[in-house]
Amino acid sequence: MKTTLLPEVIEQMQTVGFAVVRQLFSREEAKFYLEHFMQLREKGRYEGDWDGVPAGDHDPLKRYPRMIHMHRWDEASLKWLLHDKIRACLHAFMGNEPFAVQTMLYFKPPGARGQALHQDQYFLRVQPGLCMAAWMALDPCEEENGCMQLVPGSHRLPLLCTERADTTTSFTDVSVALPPGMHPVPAVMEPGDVLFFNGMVIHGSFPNTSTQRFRRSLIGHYISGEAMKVADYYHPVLRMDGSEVKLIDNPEGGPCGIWVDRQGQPVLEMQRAG
Ligand SMILES: O=C(O)CCC(=O)C(=O)O
Repeated sequence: MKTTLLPEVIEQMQTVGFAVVRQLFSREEAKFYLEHFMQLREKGRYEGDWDGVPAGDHDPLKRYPRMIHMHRWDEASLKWLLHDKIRACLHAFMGNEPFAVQTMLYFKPPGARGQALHQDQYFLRVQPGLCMAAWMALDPCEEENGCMQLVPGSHRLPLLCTERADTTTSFTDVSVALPPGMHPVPAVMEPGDVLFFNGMVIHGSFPNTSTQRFRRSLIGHYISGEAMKVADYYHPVLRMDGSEVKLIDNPEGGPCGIWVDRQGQPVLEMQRAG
Protein backbone atom coordinates (compact mmCIF):
# COMPACT_ATOMS: atom_id res chain seq x y z
CA MET A 1 0.00 0.00 0.00
CA LYS A 2 1.58 3.29 -1.07
CA THR A 3 -0.74 5.77 0.64
CA THR A 4 -0.67 6.75 4.29
CA LEU A 5 -3.61 8.96 5.20
CA LEU A 6 -3.27 11.70 7.75
CA PRO A 7 -5.24 10.95 10.94
CA GLU A 8 -7.25 14.17 10.46
CA VAL A 9 -8.43 12.98 7.04
CA ILE A 10 -9.71 9.72 8.55
CA GLU A 11 -11.31 11.64 11.40
CA GLN A 12 -13.03 13.94 8.92
CA MET A 13 -14.50 10.94 7.12
CA GLN A 14 -15.86 9.62 10.40
CA THR A 15 -17.22 13.00 11.53
CA VAL A 16 -18.76 14.47 8.38
CA GLY A 17 -18.89 11.44 6.05
CA PHE A 18 -16.49 12.69 3.37
CA ALA A 19 -12.88 13.81 2.94
CA VAL A 20 -10.66 15.11 0.14
CA VAL A 21 -7.24 13.52 -0.31
CA ARG A 22 -5.24 16.31 -1.95
CA GLN A 23 -3.04 15.36 -4.90
CA LEU A 24 -3.60 11.63 -4.53
CA PHE A 25 -2.88 11.70 -8.25
CA SER A 26 -0.51 14.22 -9.80
CA ARG A 27 -1.64 16.99 -12.15
CA GLU A 28 0.09 15.06 -14.98
CA GLU A 29 -1.92 11.92 -14.17
CA ALA A 30 -5.14 13.95 -14.08
CA LYS A 31 -4.22 15.50 -17.44
CA PHE A 32 -3.67 12.03 -18.89
CA TYR A 33 -7.21 10.95 -17.89
CA LEU A 34 -8.73 14.22 -19.07
CA GLU A 35 -7.20 13.86 -22.53
CA HIS A 36 -7.97 10.16 -22.66
CA PHE A 37 -11.69 10.64 -21.97
CA MET A 38 -12.00 13.67 -24.25
CA GLN A 39 -10.54 11.53 -27.06
CA LEU A 40 -12.97 8.70 -26.29
CA ARG A 41 -15.86 11.19 -26.21
CA GLU A 42 -14.87 12.65 -29.59
CA LYS A 43 -14.65 9.14 -31.12
CA GLY A 44 -18.26 8.16 -30.52
CA ARG A 45 -20.96 6.96 -28.19
CA TYR A 46 -20.78 4.00 -25.82
CA GLU A 47 -23.23 1.71 -24.06
CA GLY A 48 -24.75 3.47 -21.05
CA ASP A 49 -23.97 7.05 -22.18
CA TRP A 50 -26.60 9.32 -20.66
CA ASP A 51 -27.43 12.95 -21.36
CA GLY A 52 -30.03 13.04 -18.64
CA VAL A 53 -33.72 13.81 -18.49
CA PRO A 54 -34.46 15.58 -21.82
CA ALA A 55 -33.88 19.33 -21.68
CA GLY A 56 -34.20 20.47 -25.30
CA ASP A 57 -32.01 20.45 -28.38
CA HIS A 58 -29.49 22.94 -26.99
CA ASP A 59 -28.69 21.01 -23.82
CA PRO A 60 -24.84 20.83 -23.69
CA LEU A 61 -25.09 17.30 -22.22
CA LYS A 62 -26.33 16.06 -25.60
CA ARG A 63 -22.81 16.52 -26.94
CA TYR A 64 -21.12 15.47 -23.69
CA PRO A 65 -23.22 12.71 -22.13
CA ARG A 66 -22.01 11.02 -18.95
CA MET A 67 -20.09 7.79 -19.52
CA ILE A 68 -20.66 4.80 -17.30
CA HIS A 69 -18.99 1.45 -16.60
CA MET A 70 -16.06 2.35 -18.87
CA HIS A 71 -13.89 -0.13 -16.94
CA ARG A 72 -15.80 -2.92 -18.70
CA TRP A 73 -14.30 -1.95 -22.05
CA ASP A 74 -11.48 0.55 -21.41
CA GLU A 75 -8.18 -0.61 -19.88
CA ALA A 76 -7.19 2.84 -18.50
CA SER A 77 -10.50 3.10 -16.63
CA LEU A 78 -10.08 -0.39 -15.17
CA LYS A 79 -6.54 0.40 -14.01
CA TRP A 80 -7.72 3.59 -12.30
CA LEU A 81 -10.70 1.87 -10.65
CA LEU A 82 -8.40 -0.75 -9.13
CA HIS A 83 -5.48 1.61 -8.46
CA ASP A 84 -3.44 0.82 -5.38
CA LYS A 85 -3.55 4.46 -4.21
CA ILE A 86 -7.36 4.39 -4.17
CA ARG A 87 -7.44 0.93 -2.64
CA ALA A 88 -5.21 2.05 0.24
CA CYS A 89 -7.45 5.05 1.00
CA LEU A 90 -10.62 2.96 0.86
CA HIS A 91 -9.06 0.40 3.13
CA ALA A 92 -8.21 3.13 5.65
CA PHE A 93 -11.70 4.67 5.45
CA MET A 94 -13.78 1.48 5.36
CA GLY A 95 -11.66 -0.77 7.54
CA ASN A 96 -11.73 -3.66 5.08
CA GLU A 97 -10.82 -4.59 1.54
CA PRO A 98 -13.38 -3.05 -0.87
CA PHE A 99 -14.97 -4.46 -4.01
CA ALA A 100 -15.18 -2.26 -7.13
CA VAL A 101 -18.50 -1.93 -8.93
CA GLN A 102 -18.70 1.16 -11.14
CA THR A 103 -16.89 3.89 -13.08
CA MET A 104 -18.40 7.13 -14.39
CA LEU A 105 -17.09 10.16 -16.24
CA TYR A 106 -18.91 13.47 -15.91
CA PHE A 107 -17.93 16.04 -18.55
CA LYS A 108 -20.18 18.81 -17.22
CA PRO A 109 -19.51 21.33 -20.00
CA PRO A 110 -20.22 25.09 -19.61
CA GLY A 111 -23.96 25.63 -19.07
CA ALA A 112 -24.65 21.98 -18.10
CA ARG A 113 -27.11 21.05 -15.39
CA GLY A 114 -25.95 19.53 -12.13
CA GLN A 115 -27.28 16.52 -10.24
CA ALA A 116 -29.90 16.90 -7.52
CA LEU A 117 -29.10 15.88 -3.95
CA HIS A 118 -29.18 12.10 -3.38
CA GLN A 119 -27.62 9.20 -1.47
CA ASP A 120 -25.72 6.62 -3.54
CA GLN A 121 -26.90 3.77 -1.34
CA TYR A 122 -30.41 4.37 -2.72
CA PHE A 123 -29.14 3.03 -6.04
CA LEU A 124 -26.47 0.53 -4.99
CA ARG A 125 -28.47 -1.23 -2.23
CA VAL A 126 -25.40 -2.76 -0.63
CA GLN A 127 -26.04 -5.25 2.18
CA PRO A 128 -24.46 -5.52 4.61
CA GLY A 129 -22.02 -2.62 4.84
CA LEU A 130 -21.27 0.59 3.07
CA CYS A 131 -20.69 1.89 -0.39
CA MET A 132 -18.13 4.58 -0.99
CA ALA A 133 -17.24 6.82 -3.94
CA ALA A 134 -13.85 8.06 -5.08
CA TRP A 135 -14.45 11.25 -7.11
CA MET A 136 -11.35 12.60 -8.85
CA ALA A 137 -11.27 16.17 -10.17
CA LEU A 138 -9.86 16.46 -13.71
CA ASP A 139 -10.42 20.24 -13.83
CA PRO A 140 -10.20 22.87 -11.08
CA CYS A 141 -13.68 22.66 -9.51
CA GLU A 142 -15.41 25.38 -7.57
CA GLU A 143 -18.89 26.82 -7.28
CA GLU A 144 -18.88 28.62 -10.62
CA ASN A 145 -18.38 25.43 -12.66
CA GLY A 146 -20.57 23.26 -10.43
CA CYS A 147 -18.28 21.53 -7.95
CA MET A 148 -19.52 18.74 -5.72
CA GLN A 149 -21.76 19.74 -2.83
CA LEU A 150 -22.06 17.52 0.25
CA VAL A 151 -24.13 17.72 3.43
CA PRO A 152 -21.85 17.27 6.47
CA GLY A 153 -23.05 14.63 8.92
CA SER A 154 -25.80 13.32 6.63
CA HIS A 155 -24.15 9.86 6.60
CA ARG A 156 -25.77 9.36 10.03
CA LEU A 157 -29.29 9.69 8.56
CA PRO A 158 -31.16 6.62 7.34
CA LEU A 159 -31.90 6.20 3.67
CA LEU A 160 -34.31 8.94 2.57
CA CYS A 161 -37.23 8.47 0.19
CA THR A 162 -36.78 10.32 -3.08
CA GLU A 163 -38.97 13.06 -4.49
CA ARG A 164 -39.10 14.72 -7.92
CA ALA A 165 -36.11 16.90 -8.70
CA ASP A 166 -36.14 20.18 -10.63
CA THR A 167 -34.89 18.95 -14.01
CA THR A 168 -34.11 22.47 -15.18
CA THR A 169 -31.12 22.41 -12.78
CA SER A 170 -30.56 18.64 -12.46
CA PHE A 171 -29.95 16.10 -15.23
CA THR A 172 -31.51 13.42 -13.00
CA ASP A 173 -35.10 13.53 -11.79
CA VAL A 174 -34.81 12.34 -8.19
CA SER A 175 -33.87 14.33 -5.12
CA VAL A 176 -34.06 14.10 -1.34
CA ALA A 177 -35.36 16.72 1.10
CA LEU A 178 -33.14 18.25 3.77
CA PRO A 179 -34.38 19.16 7.23
CA PRO A 180 -33.88 22.74 8.46
CA GLY A 181 -30.30 23.29 9.61
CA MET A 182 -28.72 20.84 7.18
CA HIS A 183 -27.26 22.24 3.99
CA PRO A 184 -24.65 21.28 1.38
CA VAL A 185 -21.14 22.70 1.39
CA PRO A 186 -18.98 23.03 -1.74
CA ALA A 187 -15.93 20.80 -2.29
CA VAL A 188 -13.38 23.06 -3.98
CA MET A 189 -10.79 20.84 -5.65
CA GLU A 190 -7.79 20.83 -7.96
CA PRO A 191 -7.00 18.25 -10.69
CA GLY A 192 -5.73 15.04 -9.06
CA ASP A 193 -7.51 15.65 -5.74
CA VAL A 194 -9.83 12.76 -4.82
CA LEU A 195 -12.99 13.24 -2.79
CA PHE A 196 -14.07 10.10 -0.93
CA PHE A 197 -17.60 9.96 0.39
CA ASN A 198 -19.77 7.53 2.28
CA GLY A 199 -22.71 6.25 0.21
CA MET A 200 -25.17 7.54 2.81
CA VAL A 201 -23.94 11.15 2.51
CA ILE A 202 -26.40 13.44 0.77
CA HIS A 203 -24.59 15.01 -2.16
CA GLY A 204 -24.99 16.36 -5.66
CA SER A 205 -23.96 19.39 -7.68
CA PHE A 206 -25.42 22.63 -9.03
CA PRO A 207 -25.27 23.74 -12.69
CA ASN A 208 -22.04 24.80 -14.35
CA THR A 209 -22.63 28.56 -14.64
CA SER A 210 -19.32 29.35 -16.33
CA THR A 211 -19.28 30.18 -20.01
CA GLN A 212 -15.96 28.54 -20.91
CA ARG A 213 -14.98 25.98 -18.32
CA PHE A 214 -15.74 22.26 -18.16
CA ARG A 215 -15.93 20.45 -14.83
CA ARG A 216 -14.76 16.95 -15.64
CA SER A 217 -14.49 14.21 -13.04
CA LEU A 218 -13.67 10.50 -12.97
CA ILE A 219 -15.60 8.49 -10.39
CA GLY A 220 -15.26 5.00 -8.96
CA HIS A 221 -17.88 3.33 -6.78
CA TYR A 222 -16.93 0.67 -4.26
CA ILE A 223 -18.69 -1.49 -1.74
CA SER A 224 -17.48 -2.94 1.50
CA GLY A 225 -15.72 -6.32 1.30
CA GLU A 226 -18.25 -7.74 3.75
CA ALA A 227 -21.14 -7.12 1.30
CA MET A 228 -23.24 -10.11 0.24
CA LYS A 229 -25.74 -8.26 -1.99
CA VAL A 230 -25.76 -5.30 -4.37
CA ALA A 231 -28.27 -4.12 -6.99
CA ASP A 232 -28.21 -5.97 -10.30
CA TYR A 233 -26.84 -3.00 -12.28
CA TYR A 234 -23.47 -3.22 -10.46
CA HIS A 235 -22.61 -6.82 -11.39
CA PRO A 236 -19.98 -8.04 -12.18
CA VAL A 237 -18.41 -7.09 -8.84
CA LEU A 238 -14.61 -7.00 -8.83
CA ARG A 239 -12.02 -7.63 -6.16
CA MET A 240 -9.27 -5.03 -6.20
CA ASP A 241 -6.99 -7.55 -7.96
CA GLY A 242 -9.49 -7.52 -10.86
CA SER A 243 -10.93 -11.00 -10.26
CA GLU A 244 -14.70 -11.35 -10.13
CA VAL A 245 -16.56 -12.10 -6.91
CA LYS A 246 -20.09 -13.49 -7.05
CA LEU A 247 -22.56 -11.51 -4.95
CA ILE A 248 -26.33 -11.80 -4.86
CA ASP A 249 -28.55 -9.32 -6.71
CA ASN A 250 -30.44 -7.13 -4.23
CA PRO A 251 -33.81 -6.24 -5.78
CA GLU A 252 -35.15 -4.65 -2.57
CA GLY A 253 -34.49 -1.02 -1.73
CA GLY A 254 -35.47 -1.55 1.93
CA PRO A 255 -37.20 1.14 3.98
CA CYS A 256 -36.64 4.88 3.43
CA GLY A 257 -37.50 7.94 5.52
CA ILE A 258 -39.64 11.00 4.86
CA TRP A 259 -39.47 14.13 6.99
CA VAL A 260 -42.62 14.86 9.01
CA ASP A 261 -43.26 17.66 11.47
CA ARG A 262 -43.75 16.53 15.10
CA GLN A 263 -44.42 19.45 17.43
CA GLY A 264 -42.34 21.78 15.30
CA GLN A 265 -39.45 19.31 14.97
CA PRO A 266 -38.52 17.50 11.73
CA VAL A 267 -38.63 13.73 12.39
CA LEU A 268 -38.03 10.88 9.95
CA GLU A 269 -40.92 8.49 9.41
CA MET A 270 -39.81 5.25 7.77
CA GLN A 271 -41.72 3.78 4.82
CA ARG A 272 -41.17 1.03 2.30
CA ALA A 273 -39.06 2.33 -0.61
CA GLY A 274 -40.45 2.30 -4.11
O1 LIG B 1 -20.32 14.90 -10.26
C1 LIG B 1 -21.45 15.28 -9.99
O2 LIG B 1 -21.87 16.38 -10.34
C2 LIG B 1 -22.37 14.39 -9.21
C3 LIG B 1 -21.76 13.05 -8.98
C4 LIG B 1 -22.58 12.22 -8.06
O3 LIG B 1 -23.54 12.66 -7.50
C5 LIG B 1 -22.21 10.84 -7.80
O4 LIG B 1 -21.15 10.39 -8.25
O5 LIG B 1 -22.98 10.13 -7.11
